[in-house]
Amino acid sequence: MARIKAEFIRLKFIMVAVFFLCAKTYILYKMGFRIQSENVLQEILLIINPLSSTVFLIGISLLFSGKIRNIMVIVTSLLATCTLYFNLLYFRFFSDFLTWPVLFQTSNAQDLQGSITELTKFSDFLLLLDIVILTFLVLKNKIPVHLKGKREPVILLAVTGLLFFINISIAQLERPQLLTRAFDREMLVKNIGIMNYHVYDAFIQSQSKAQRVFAESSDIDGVLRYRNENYKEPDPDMLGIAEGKNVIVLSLESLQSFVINETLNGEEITPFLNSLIEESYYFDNFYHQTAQGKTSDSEFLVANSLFGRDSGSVFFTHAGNEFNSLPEMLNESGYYTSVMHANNKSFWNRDMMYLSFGYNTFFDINSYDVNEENSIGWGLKDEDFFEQSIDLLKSQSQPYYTKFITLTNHFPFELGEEDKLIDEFDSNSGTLNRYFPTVRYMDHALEVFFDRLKEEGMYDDSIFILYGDHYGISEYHHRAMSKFLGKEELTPFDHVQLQKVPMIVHIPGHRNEINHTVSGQIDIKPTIMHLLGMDTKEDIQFGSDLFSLERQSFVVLRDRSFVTDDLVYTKGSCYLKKDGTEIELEKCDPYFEKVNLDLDFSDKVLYGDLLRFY
Ligand code: GP9
Ligand code: MN
Repeated sequence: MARIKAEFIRLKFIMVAVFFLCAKTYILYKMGFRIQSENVLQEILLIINPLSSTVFLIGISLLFSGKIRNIMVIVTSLLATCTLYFNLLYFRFFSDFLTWPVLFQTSNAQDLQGSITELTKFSDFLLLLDIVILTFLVLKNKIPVHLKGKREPVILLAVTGLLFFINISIAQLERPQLLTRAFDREMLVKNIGIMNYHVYDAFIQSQSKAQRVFAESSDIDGVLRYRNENYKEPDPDMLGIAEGKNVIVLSLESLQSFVINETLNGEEITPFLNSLIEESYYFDNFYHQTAQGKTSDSEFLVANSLFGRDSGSVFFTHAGNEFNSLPEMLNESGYYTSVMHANNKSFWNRDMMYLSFGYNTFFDINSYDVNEENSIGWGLKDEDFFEQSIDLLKSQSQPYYTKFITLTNHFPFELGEEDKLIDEFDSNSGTLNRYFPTVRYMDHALEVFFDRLKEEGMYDDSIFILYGDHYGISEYHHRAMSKFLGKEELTPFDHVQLQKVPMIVHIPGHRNEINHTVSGQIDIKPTIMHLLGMDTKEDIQFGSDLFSLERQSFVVLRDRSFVTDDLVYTKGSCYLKKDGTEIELEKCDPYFEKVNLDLDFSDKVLYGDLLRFY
């Protein structure tokens, strides 16, 4: 008994630090990450799940003696706090937790600086409170110094292991197969804690790296068989309809469908797009399928008809892969291919990935005149971007395939007064409020662009593909969003519906048609290829032509949610598409196989770099 007591006194400082860190993590779960629990067991898990990793991390100080030991307690607490804080910043932007691949995307960090000030809050300093107290105690010599104990490291490991075992056992009760099935990151954090989640993520990432090494050429056979079974014949009336025309693809930053044909204070939010839709093929059940790689994921989906990664950005992790990308195929058919985007070429590792995609030219920030007057937020304003792009377009040989990536409608949605064509919204989310004027501005910039193309006689020979790259308003702003939509609260069903982005195929002189097929960005590549009269039978694709009469009305999102004509599945629940009523999960059963095959085969191609065998 006396020995236990003595040991207790020896470890008092460490235990206080552990308590502080656990309490801080729990408070952040609730207030920062807004994690909600549905029952008592889940709440208990939230309270205890930081324990094992905290004991382990701060316990590292036991490997040291004397003063250093006390200092190490502070250092490890600080390290953990930084990890929590980076997650918090990331969460405020993406409503998601950090992953290892995202951390290594450092070249994006400098461009995020503008957003960082928007994401930090003064009260964030409170996160350092425990560190300040611990440091004060050490500096004032209030903490006795101890020598290193021989058995302490072993005991530390045993205690950590035991705590983790208790944690995982309860988690297993709450979520069977938590670690073996692919649940989302929030669920992992909820169950095993944020630090353990990072360890788990590291394990998963290294596993995916290993897949390339062990891939064999015969692995492609199963993929090919699956692809052939799912091939859809093009609509003969649409096949080759735009053969030899220039293709202008417009990737519209953060544009979601909920603003289309909508008004704010009686004013249209997207008057130009609304009128363009009147003379275009418009797909009103079209979803983005991106994950953490945002714009780059959408580019990947469009260029390859393959899925991006469920974490990190494929642009960073697999730029060295062999692809059968659309630009490369178009080059072979005599097209000149390019991207126009007034940002640093290395953002999202584009310069590297575009080489793999086979683009002839990337007109990056160096091709534009960017100065203080014509910039806002992330850089060159859309209107100036389009205006300056006209000459670049002219410099290309025809036919060309050129993708434009807009920038002004990007979080934090900043805009100069002179460009505000409609008022901000009025809610508790500044982000959502500012979104409307920047969307309206982008819409205006597009109108100017189309007018200029007509003026220059460049319009008639082109076809236009316009789509939203990903959501602009994250889950974090749901309360404000529900106010705009006039709903009491937003359910996971509503969240999936908010992942709809506009998709417009505009062929000058063609009739207007609204197409309700449920679809996504993965379907763009085969659609363009068929419009240009190209054969897709031999190409490994996971999407299908939007115009095909045989196509299945279906989309799977990267988090394994899916949508059909009648159903929406997300986060373990099945809903009726028409009104969002939750129904028995069994109703969604028939589709899980397709969801898994689509995603798993596509991942297999990516991780195994299988196209190098094809
Ligand atoms: C940056 C632009 C924005 O070049 O594409 O990227 P996002 O943050 O939307 O992925
Ligand atoms: Mn984007």
